[in-house]
Amino acid sequence: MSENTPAGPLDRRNFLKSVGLAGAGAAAVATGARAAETADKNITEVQDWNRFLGDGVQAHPYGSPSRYEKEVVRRDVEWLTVSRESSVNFTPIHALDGIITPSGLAFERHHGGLAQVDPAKHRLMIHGLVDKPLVFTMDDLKRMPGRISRAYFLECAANSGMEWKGAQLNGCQFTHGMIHNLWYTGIPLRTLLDEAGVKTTGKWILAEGADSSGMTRSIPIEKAMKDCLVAFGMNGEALRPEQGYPVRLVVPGWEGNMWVKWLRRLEVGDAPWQAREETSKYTDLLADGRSRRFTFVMDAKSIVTNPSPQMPLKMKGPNVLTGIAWSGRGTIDRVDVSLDGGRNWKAARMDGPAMPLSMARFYVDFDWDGRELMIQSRARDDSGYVQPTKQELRQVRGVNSIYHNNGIQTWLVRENGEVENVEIA
Ligand SMILES: Nc1nc2c(c(=O)[nH]1)N[C@H]1C(S)=C(S)[C@@H](COP(=O)(O)O)O[C@H]1N2
Ligand SMILES: [Mo]
Repeated sequence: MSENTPAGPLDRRNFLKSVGLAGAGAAAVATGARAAETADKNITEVQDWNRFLGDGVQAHPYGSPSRYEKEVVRRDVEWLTVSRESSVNFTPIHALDGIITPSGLAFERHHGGLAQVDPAKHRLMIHGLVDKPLVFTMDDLKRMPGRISRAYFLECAANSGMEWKGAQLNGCQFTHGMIHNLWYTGIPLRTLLDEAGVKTTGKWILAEGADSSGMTRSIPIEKAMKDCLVAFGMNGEALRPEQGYPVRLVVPGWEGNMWVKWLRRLEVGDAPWQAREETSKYTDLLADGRSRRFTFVMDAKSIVTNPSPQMPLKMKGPNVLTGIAWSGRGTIDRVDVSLDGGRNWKAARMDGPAMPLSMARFYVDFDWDGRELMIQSRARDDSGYVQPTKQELRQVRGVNSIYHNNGIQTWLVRENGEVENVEIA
């Protein structure tokens, strides 16, 4: 059966015939298909959905996933949650494919709960060291010339933060799920700053959120002028409340904390503000007691999402290994995968568009003979940066920090197909 053979879903006779053909050849086995069974009830018995009319249009004005996909949800970790209002949940990256995170599954990190902002009452103010202080309504932003749309990853600096001292959380949703990759629509921050006229003394920007946490972060003016976005859209529709509706700052490649949600104020100053989130938090405590500060860039990182603890191997023979990679320094240009704990490496097949500061998808088609595997992935970006091992990282950074852990992850696949978070000594 060629890939183009039409097989109408209602034409059961033809479908059976084509399955029979596909099952007959050895080629089908090698590609993962099972030989056709003579009396598979799933084919021979007419199913309800094949017998009765379905819902009409307008039964679901805003669509949602199939009822059979109920387990694909954001999840939190009880012991990481002091209060739900200042908490985090995790993107189910183990169950996703491609590079765009579905809007309803993008992880959330709130310091003061989810603000429900009325766009009609929302204002964005620009002031400080500018020639002309400005106030924008949402309508103003939406009719600004120069709107653009781009895909960027956002990773919380604390992603994998619980793994510094050793393997802990059993599932890539929990070890690596503080990431999403969304398609943003908005106005380059530079356009707004140019309209206000930044004075030559203006070297830093303070971004402030309208939520109860009043999140503030300092951003160097060079970055603000280079590629930051004031975004009101994500994945083709309005931002979700969880992501800062009606408007958030997008700071491509830099730590998620700087991407201020419910953005209401931009102040231009001559020095950083030393806000809470850049002093007591989001600084990296080293082994000798000193701290790294303003560690903005998210270094290259990758993770095998399948197989992984939440996605065990079900069958021997052909299997698809897949995962994601990203880098705050540029474009992912290669991911290597090892099945034996880093002894031998093989370049994975990269698929989908390779875009700077966006997630990349990789695949390795492999045959599992039922033996134990130690799966690892190692990302490289076009700046030449290569993702380090956890040991290499600890030698430089110690284990005190919870931030910027981009070390290589190891998954142990047992003979029964179960997968566990481990480390190689
Ligand atoms: N106003 C505001 N902006 C915020 C936060 C917040 O609590 N309030 N959390 C920050 C942190 S720590 C991260 S990691 C990202 C999370 O973005 P997300 O909720 O879209 O995943 O938003 C950042 N921006
Ligand atoms: Mo964060």
